[in-house]
Amino acid sequence: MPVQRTLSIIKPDAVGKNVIGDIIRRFEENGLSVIGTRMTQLSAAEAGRFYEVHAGRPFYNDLCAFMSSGPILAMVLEGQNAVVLNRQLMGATNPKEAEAGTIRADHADSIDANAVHGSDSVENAAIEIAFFFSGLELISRG
Ligand code: RTP
Ligand code: MG
Repeated sequence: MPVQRTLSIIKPDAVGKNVIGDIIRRFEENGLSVIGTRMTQLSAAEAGRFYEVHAGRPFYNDLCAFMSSGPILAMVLEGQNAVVLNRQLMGATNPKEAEAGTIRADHADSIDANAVHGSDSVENAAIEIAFFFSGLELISRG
């Protein structure tokens, strides 16, 4: 399987619940390495740029408001099949549909406050990583 990089964000709800460590533990125990981190709080406009693909969707304004409502932890995960593996560990977007044992099943409260973001393709991962990080900030350990 190819070694890939993907962007993970621990969203404001999960940062607020103090479960950063639990979420990163799940990544590390499943073969993903953290190769860069940035804690920040996005403005609504920055959140809007990050989620530009969803512009015009009915949930877009709520999504931007939520993602800018508090600090987030953006990080780059590296490992075999990282994009799909991260999505599997996250679980379904709506926590009511998330498989038991996934991050969203255990930590998400609603479809809006759903604990984590993960890139949905290798192409989008590259775009999303570049949104938060310069290449100099990523320390690959492969
Ligand atoms: P994310 O981008 O945050 O990793 O989530 P995702 O791929 O699982 O879901 P996506 O379709 O990309 O949607 C981005 C975020 O928008 C909110 N959403 N609300 N009310 C709705 O129908 C709805 N659909 C999406 C969610 O918070 C989702 O994480
Ligand atoms: Mg998405």
